[in-house]
This record gives sequence, C-alpha cells and structure tokens, in this order.
Amino acid sequence: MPNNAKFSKAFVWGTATASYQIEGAVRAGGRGTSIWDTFSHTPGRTANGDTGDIACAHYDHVDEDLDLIAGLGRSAYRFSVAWSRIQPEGKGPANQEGLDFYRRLVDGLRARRVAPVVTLYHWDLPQALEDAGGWTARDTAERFGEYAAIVAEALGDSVEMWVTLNEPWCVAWLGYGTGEHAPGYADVSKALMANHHTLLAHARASEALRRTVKAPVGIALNVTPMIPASDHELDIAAAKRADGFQNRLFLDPLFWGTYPADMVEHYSSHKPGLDAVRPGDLEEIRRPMDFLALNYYSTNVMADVARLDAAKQAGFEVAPPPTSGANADLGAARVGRVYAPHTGARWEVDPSGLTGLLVRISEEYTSLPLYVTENGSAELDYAGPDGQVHDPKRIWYLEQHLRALHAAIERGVNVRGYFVWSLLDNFEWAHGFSMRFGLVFVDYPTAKRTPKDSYRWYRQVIAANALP
Ligand code: IFM
Repeated sequence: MPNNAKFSKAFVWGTATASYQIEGAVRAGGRGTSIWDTFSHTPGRTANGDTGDIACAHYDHVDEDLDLIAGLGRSAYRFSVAWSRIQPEGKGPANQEGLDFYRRLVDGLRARRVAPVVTLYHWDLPQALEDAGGWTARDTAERFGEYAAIVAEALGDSVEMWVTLNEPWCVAWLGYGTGEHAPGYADVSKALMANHHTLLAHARASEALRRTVKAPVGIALNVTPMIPASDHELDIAAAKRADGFQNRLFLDPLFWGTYPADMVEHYSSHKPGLDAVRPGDLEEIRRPMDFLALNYYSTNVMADVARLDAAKQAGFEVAPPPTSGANADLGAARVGRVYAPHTGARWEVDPSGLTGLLVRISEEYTSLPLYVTENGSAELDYAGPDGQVHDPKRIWYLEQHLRALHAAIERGVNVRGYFVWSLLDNFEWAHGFSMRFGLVFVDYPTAKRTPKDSYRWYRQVIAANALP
C-alpha cells in the first residue's frame, strides 16, 4: 500500500560517488598507484579490460560536476578521498597537490550550499601498502589512522559527515576471499585477516578524526538481507551462514565487540584468519560511532549448495556453484527469483528488503541515526534522438525504495538521510563501464554529461521533501 511519503525538514538528501570510479587523472597531481590501477590493468580482471585511467574525467571537470550537484537543490554530496593522492606510497608526508584537489571540491560544495560528506576509503589502497601485505597486514590499519589524521587536519573545518570505510565486506571478501576485486586473492584466511584489519582501521581512523573534528563519524556497510530459498533446514542454515558472512562479521564486532560464535566456529580451520585479533582490538572496534551508514541494492535468496537441484526444481535461477574461494567455502549460493523485477543489470529489485533491513538494524543493533548512503539501479541508458536520457525504470526503482525507507521511518526507525548511487555513470569495478548507475549520463569518449530524467525527478523530490 503506497504511503504518503513526506520527509522531515532535517532529512538529508544526497548523491554519492567514489574516487577511482569517477576521477581519472591517475597520474596527475602526484597521485601514487593504487591496487585498482594494478588490478584493472591486469588482463582478464575487468569487463572489456576497462580501467579507471580516465573514467568520468571528474578531476578535470570538477566545476561542471559541482554545478550538477548544486542543480539538485539543497543536498549533500558523498565522495571518497583517494588515499594515493594524499600519500602516494600509503605513508609519509602529505602530498599537498592531492589535498588541494579535495579542498577545492569541498570549498566548491560549500559555496554552492551542498554538505560535503567524506568517505576516507572506497577501495583504492595505495599499491605500496598492498606490496607490504595490504589489508592482511595489521600495519595497514595503523597507516590508515595516520592518513585519516592528515585528511581530518586538512578538511576538518568543512566536512559535515565522515565515513571511515565503504563496505569493508567488499574490501575483505571480494578483494581477498573471492578475487573478484583488487587485489584479487581467493584465500579465506587472508579475507578473515582483512575483515579484522578493516574494522581495526575504522577504529584507528575514528580515533584520529575525533582528535580533530566535531562532525559525526561512522562507517558504511553493505548489509544484505538473506532469505532462505525454502523452509528446508539446510537452506535456513545456509541463509544464516550467509548472514553471518556478509553482515554479522561486521555488525557484531562494531556494536557488541564480539565476532559471531557460529562464524568463529565456521572459520576455525582457516589459519591464521581470525587469530589476527589481538587483546583490546574488539574494545576499540566497538567504541561508539555517531551514525551507521547502510548501502542497499537487493536481497539475496540463499540455498545450501547441496540443494541447488531442489532450488532449480522450485523455479529459481541457479548458477553453477563456486568451486574455490570464500563462496565455495561457505557452502551457500544465491539463487535467482525469476519472477522478481530486475534492474537492467539483472539485479533483483526488492524494496521491502530495505524496510526490513532498517527495522532489523534498529531492533537488533543500534538506535543510532541511520543513513542509506547508497541505493540505485544500473539501467541500459542511452541518449535518444532528442539528446535526452529517459530512464523511467530508475525513477521507479528510486521511488519504491524511498517509499520503503519511509515505511521504516513510520515504524519508528531513526533514518536521517538517503544518498542515490550515483551522481554520474562511472567505472563499476570488475564490470567496467558496462553498468550505468548515474542520475547523469556520461558519454565516456567526450566526457559530456547529460542529466537524465531521474536527475530532474530527484530534484523535485528534494524540493518537495516528499515523493511527487
Ligand atoms: O559502485 C558500487 C560502489 O562503489 C559500492 N557500492 C555498490 C555500488 C554498485 O555496485
């Protein structure tokens, strides 16, 4: 039943991007090499061999992009700082040119009355740190604290919200557990170490930020609801394992200072793995945050790998089960609901999952303010003969999710803001440029920006503080 979705005056409307996905200019301004430069230049790692070398050329189109952001009205803009622009080798003195670039961006936002929201880490680790072990090394968390202190000192007077890391699950498990993301390992033990060190890095960065800034500090998690494919006990257990793997391995230490017992048990044979945890770490990790940021796209229906034939017979779309890496180890596989609506990139659309997720977090974990810091759909957008990009499916997707978010608010959940992923079409990691998430279409060869219909729709939503 559609609700009358009117939002509070203080509700934060925003858009989001990330450095490697939009900036390009990978050799400009003293920037060092990041793991995504290396990974995307390794044959076979990204669709079509795409790289972020140029991406949206945001580095050279900052003013134009600032005007596009401002054109949405009273809003916030969440962007990430590329660590390798600030410390090209991941440690040592700050590179002033890198700081200047983000100062210009932050000042440009404020001049346009847009609230800057900074993510300190959105996956582009300096390659030099990866060469020393990357997120499997405890030292990376220490270095991250130093980097956070530099950025806080340089931009702290102007940033309104700080997100330490974006989706540490992807950092640890796609980067080290399945190999789909940089640096490309498929090693469960490495992923467990990375899991812990990203959380420790969050603690170190929070501590550094709090020494300098008053603005709220949090972390962005991609908590994904997991539903069993059937009421068979194996599928129910598979969904619970998947929830532990994707969600509780981060939520429990952050809010309760423990790793979930079932996951500790599941991963006990992967050494050194969670032996990376040292006395005192979990107390630090659970130090209070000011908000929790959640990125939501879809809900996963999970089956035990021993029951994939049954899932197929029940009408689910079933892919061949993984044979190595973290997914094989988990023994649970995502199956597709063919009857569900899908985005152009074939992601299942499940707005009610967002309501459920927000309610679950507030009931089980925290009464802190929640922000949905990413939500959006990749569609098969193109500029038509009229030069415009008509994207009704994206508008529908955003509207459904905003209704779902509003339903959570009506149920008493403390949701304070919503950020569309993404402002611009951009480099979608291993999928390269094959997926377009933007409110603004980017013609990559020319860098020409064309606001889509969804951009104008979102502007109306922001102006009305309600769904039209
Ligand atoms: O593009 C990504 C983003 O970098 C992190 N969250 C999910 C988005 C869509 O896949």
